[in-house]
Amino acid sequence: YQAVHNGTGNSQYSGQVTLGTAGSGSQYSLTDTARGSHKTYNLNRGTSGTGTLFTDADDVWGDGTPSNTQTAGVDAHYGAALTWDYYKNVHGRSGIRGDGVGAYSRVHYGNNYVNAFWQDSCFCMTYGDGSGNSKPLTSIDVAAHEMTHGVTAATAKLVYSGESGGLNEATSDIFAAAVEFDANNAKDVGDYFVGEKIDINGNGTPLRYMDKPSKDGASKDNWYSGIGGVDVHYSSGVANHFFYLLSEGSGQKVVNGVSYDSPTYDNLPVTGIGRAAAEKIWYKALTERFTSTTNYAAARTGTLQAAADLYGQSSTQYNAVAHAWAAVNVGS
Ligand code: ASN
Ligand code: ZN
Repeated sequence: YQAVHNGTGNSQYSGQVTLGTAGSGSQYSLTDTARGSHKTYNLNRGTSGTGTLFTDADDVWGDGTPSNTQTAGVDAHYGAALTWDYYKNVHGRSGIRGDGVGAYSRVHYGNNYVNAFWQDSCFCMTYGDGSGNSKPLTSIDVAAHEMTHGVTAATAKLVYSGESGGLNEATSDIFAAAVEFDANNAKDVGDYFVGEKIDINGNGTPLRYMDKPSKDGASKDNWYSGIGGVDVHYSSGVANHFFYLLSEGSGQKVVNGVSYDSPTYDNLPVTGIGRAAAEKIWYKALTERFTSTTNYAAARTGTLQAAADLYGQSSTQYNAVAHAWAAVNVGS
């Protein structure tokens, strides 16, 4: 048994944060005892194994800069905690598999590595340090995106290619946005972008846009025959766009001070039902209706069933699901 502590973390992207740590006296570790003992390790530019568990004498971690080796650990550990809390508090899910067991994070993977990934084989997620080893991929939304791959693997098991692959990727983007909103962090406010903090394009633009996915130059706003042949990080655009429209509606909107402008395929307006209801519908569909081979047509059916279960078949929410799918060219 290790005592539960609340350490203080100086993160790179989220300001000063509270961290779940374990230990006593002058020896603490990034072990989140209250969240399945989720641990965070330092790979120190290695690419295998677990490296070393982060430890510290005074339980104050990182200094907000990437040159301090603890800083990436702070952001990753915080993102994992936020994701745990979101699934627990909003969906009643205890951990990625729903069994109360924590995963673990590995930071400082490789050299100038510009990606992050989830692996079911180790039940762990891994983060590179980004270009120049100065922009680790440890923002809240990236952490939530990667951990959500674990949730999808434990539930619908959406195959990572074709239309089901796009739905798998979109599920990670949807809950990445949901976790970021739920975190209510003043330094990283909730938005419908993915990766806006990690500057992966080097010009301050996000990696993906949910209001109008095609803004990234590659993602698809609407379904078309043949979209199954598109990279899953771009065919996801259809479901990301659906989720944005279902939550916020079409046209111009400002949320948390961020401006959006969401078009519809049929040029008909969509009225949103709010993020909370949209999240509940997607989660219920993912965990109770989607299967490994769910495609966009089946996702429409599954989310309609979920909306009917939650709100009834003549509800505003049910009708909005149908309208939002039509608005991304997924029909009956
Ligand atoms: N960061 C990417 C993702 O989560 C890594 C990958 O392509 N598997 O989709
Ligand atoms: Zn992904």
